[in-house]
Amino acid sequence: MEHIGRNVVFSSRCNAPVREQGDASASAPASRIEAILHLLRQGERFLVCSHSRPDGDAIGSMLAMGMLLEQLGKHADLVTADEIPKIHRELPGAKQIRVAQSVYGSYDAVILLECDGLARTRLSGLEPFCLINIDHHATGCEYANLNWIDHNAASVGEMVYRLVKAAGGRVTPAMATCLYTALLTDTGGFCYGCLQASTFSLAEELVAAGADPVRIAQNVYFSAPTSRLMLLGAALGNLHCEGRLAWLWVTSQQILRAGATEEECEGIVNFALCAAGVEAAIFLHELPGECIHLSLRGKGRVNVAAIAARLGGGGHESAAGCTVKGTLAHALEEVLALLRPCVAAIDSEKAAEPVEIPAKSDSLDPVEVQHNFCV
Ligand SMILES: [Mn+2]
Repeated sequence: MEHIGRNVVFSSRCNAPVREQGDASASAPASRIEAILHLLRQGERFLVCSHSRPDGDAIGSMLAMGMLLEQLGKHADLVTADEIPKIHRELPGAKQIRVAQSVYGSYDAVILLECDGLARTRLSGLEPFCLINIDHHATGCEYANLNWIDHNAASVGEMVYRLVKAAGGRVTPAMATCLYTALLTDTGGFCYGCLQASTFSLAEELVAAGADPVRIAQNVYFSAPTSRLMLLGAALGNLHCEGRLAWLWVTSQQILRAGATEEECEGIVNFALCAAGVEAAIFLHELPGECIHLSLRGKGRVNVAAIAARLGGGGHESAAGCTVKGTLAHALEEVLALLRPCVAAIDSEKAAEPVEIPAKSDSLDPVEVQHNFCV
């Protein structure tokens, strides 16, 4: 277990704002950004962390945040509970990210990216610090001293970018590379998530600032080790479809036999979602200690974040995950019990679609009809 030690007591410096109440996403983002920048300018030492099992957005955003702090003349330690996936290890500055299980020291604030709670980091020792929460997950909530949650951001990288611009920082080629990776991976290669015209404007700006889109795409999508492909083969051998639902899994023995690591399970769920007509997909894999990790994906008609939240996880409406105790069979049974009614509701929604009312009808009140449908 690695500790990050400092010799100054944090509380002597901390000027933590009172924890806020209310809906962070509803407040004017400019004031949130300003409040965060104010804190960053006041402090000297910061800890930047993200969720365990960090993905492209988590890593790209942490690195870009570290670069912003450096530009502001601050010291930043970047910490994550799990190893960085191989495909992201070549990102500029990636070697500076330290893997640890607990932290302590003299930080003026801890910046949490992409975490809907401290538990999501799987880092211990964060509680006493002044906390800045920057998140875009559907399950994002206010638990920190400063909270900036934007459900419409396609990636947290996008939020870090806005922070950089507001701070008057410079988007260097290295920073652009990190932020483009965040954007690319969190939208599944510009396929899902909160894709808006502004998402593509940001991609354009990052490419103009020096991100190489072809090279980044090759690193992310075309650099799979053979073991990953063997693992995918095993998972596809376990593919099951049931109407609008599809699921697949791998056992720890199959991971071992493929010569793969756990991180190579990332993204396999999308292959189940490929099937025509499927609205929600599940990928399960065994973890050490009798735990099962579930990845959930939807095509926009099933809120998989709500399902993941019921099982102690979180995420986005169309991409979420959770880890549960027990056997693979039991985890599958549990998640199917939650998902089947949601999927069935899609068809009943169709059946409940309002019948078109003739424009000149005197006998029906359309408002009342709508109300009836809502009950
Ligand atoms: Mn994200």
